[in-house]
Amino acid sequence: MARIDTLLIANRGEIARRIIRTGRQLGLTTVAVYSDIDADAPHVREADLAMRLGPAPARDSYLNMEAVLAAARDSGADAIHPGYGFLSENAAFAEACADAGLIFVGPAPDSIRLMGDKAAARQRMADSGVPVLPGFDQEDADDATLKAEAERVGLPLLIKAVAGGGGKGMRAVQHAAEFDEALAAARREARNAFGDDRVLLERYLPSARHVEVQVFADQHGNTVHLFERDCSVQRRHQKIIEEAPAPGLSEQQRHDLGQAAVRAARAIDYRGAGTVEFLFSPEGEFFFMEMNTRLQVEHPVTELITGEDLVAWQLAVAEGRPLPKAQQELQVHGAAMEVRLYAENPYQQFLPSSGPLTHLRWPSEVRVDAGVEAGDIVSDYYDPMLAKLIAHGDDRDQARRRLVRALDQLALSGPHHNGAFLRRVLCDPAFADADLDTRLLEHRPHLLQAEPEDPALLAVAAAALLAGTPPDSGDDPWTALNAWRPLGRRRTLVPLRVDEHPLTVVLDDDRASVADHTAPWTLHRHDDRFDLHWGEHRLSGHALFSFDDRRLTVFVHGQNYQIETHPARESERAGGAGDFRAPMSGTIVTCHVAAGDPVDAGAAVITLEAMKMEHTLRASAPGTVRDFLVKAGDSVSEGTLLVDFETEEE
Ligand code: MV4
Repeated sequence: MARIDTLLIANRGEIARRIIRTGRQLGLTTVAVYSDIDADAPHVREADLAMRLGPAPARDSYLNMEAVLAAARDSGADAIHPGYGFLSENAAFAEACADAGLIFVGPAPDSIRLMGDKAAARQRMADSGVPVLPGFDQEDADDATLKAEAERVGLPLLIKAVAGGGGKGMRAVQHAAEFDEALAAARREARNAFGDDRVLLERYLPSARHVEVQVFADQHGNTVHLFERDCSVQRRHQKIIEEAPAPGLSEQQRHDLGQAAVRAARAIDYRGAGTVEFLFSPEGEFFFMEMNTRLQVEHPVTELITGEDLVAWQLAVAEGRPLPKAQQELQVHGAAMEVRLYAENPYQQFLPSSGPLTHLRWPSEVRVDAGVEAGDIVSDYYDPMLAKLIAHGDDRDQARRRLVRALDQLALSGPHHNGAFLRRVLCDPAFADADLDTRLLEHRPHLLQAEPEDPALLAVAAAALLAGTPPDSGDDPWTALNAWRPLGRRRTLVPLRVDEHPLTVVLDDDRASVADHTAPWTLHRHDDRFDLHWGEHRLSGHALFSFDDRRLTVFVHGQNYQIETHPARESERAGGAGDFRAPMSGTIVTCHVAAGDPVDAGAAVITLEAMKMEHTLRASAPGTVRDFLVKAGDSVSEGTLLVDFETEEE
């Protein structure tokens, strides 16, 4: 039996930290690897040793097999855990590990290769009695053969890339006339993505759930399943919410699904952790879709319902030990649900968002598997997933409601993120009713629409929070508010800027006005939490004061809002020469002049790089750079003041 003393984790982010956690619990020496921009990343801080791989691009670092193998050799590792993504499903890498005398924590290279070939996988499953949809999976078939077979398969059908997965190179055909064009498109996409344009055909099941089964096998002939997960809620083939067990299955269906998955694993003599994905029809039929030969992102929901540590299971199998439990010793306890928090911009088609995490506090009452901590910089080199929030409950609805609360507690500013979107989906009536379908978001496009809070309500909350700050808190700038007491009542004018909206709140002891709307207000505070009532409106959340830059960040329902408490006058701001603020999160590249220098209108003053683009800020009027508030190399968040600039006296 092999022994693992030193484990190298060939990954980054939350999964590297997850594996390090179990490695340390088991008393192993853990070795992190990192690219240049990850030199101070959390996974590096937490491992016993850390080895540099190379420059930031993944192909030069986390995908660089030679560099990973050299790091393993130099650190004395006896095993490599690949995590997910990167080299985790690379058969050549698994082979190279074996050749170097290292244990690859994963299945045999042949299993990876077989399941990577979707046609071969489908054939093997069909031959082994695992249900598959009607289809045609003869490899290397030419266009004419495919077209003839398409009639036999029947419409609607899907054309899928043999080398595919994750929806790339996949095309639906609803009408026979569309077939030729769809085939050409699928082949083209597959050739570009995988360098392989072979395709297979399959009857299209348009309305179905994605239900997958966690399987495990050891080297002693034991194969078990750890029940199923429903991962139907996806956006562009990116999973967003996962849960276990899959809701609404009968005991018979759950049993049959588990048996089919175990059969699939046995059919390929599988070893280690794997996931068998099925399409689950509204009639309760299920069909093999693909098998993932790695630990998955969503494994924590299975851990929470079974009480097992799947990384520990993987390491047991890798050492040649038997599976920790037999099938009859495994049970489902309650329900678990996970949401994936991504650094992406819901206001801009969910494009990845990067930059420093200026403020971050994770919710405390759910499991958080995070890749980042406060102060870290989210780069655009890697997957934009920031963290997974995972809740357990006695039943599905309890887990769901705990996640909603967790998103309410989330305080994250810096990059844009999808927290509010996740909360909307969790609260959607169809989702709450477990009416699941892979097209849930297509059917409910309003969920993708950002629904920012009313700026007037946010402004009243901000004004009330400021007014509620005790006046005896030293040099508290809030006491500088413009206050006077006509007729013995305290009336305060609070000029604010809520994101892009300049607003003035007129606040007195019991009424608040914004523009022409006046209503009574009450505010309850508890630590940083607040609950505001303004007429029939209500806003609950928490607030973070930043005294130095006179900003208030309000976190509401997974979304954050920046409120400037002493905003510059609009006349100064609009194109004002004095407004050198970062237009987006990025890194300072160059300061073009020295502090104290006079500059002409149009002169370049400072350049920052964001999303791989450079942005130069120029003086719009002649003036003097009194000081730079940042230097080259600094990371800055959107809206940060960069330059102290004085416009020339007229
Ligand atoms: C399907 C299907 C319907 N019928 N196959 C999506 C990615 C790849 N894993 C296979 N996929 C699908 N295969 C047949 N015969 C629908 C999908 C599919 C899907 C599956 C799971 C979760 C989300 C999805 C979104 C679109 C399409």
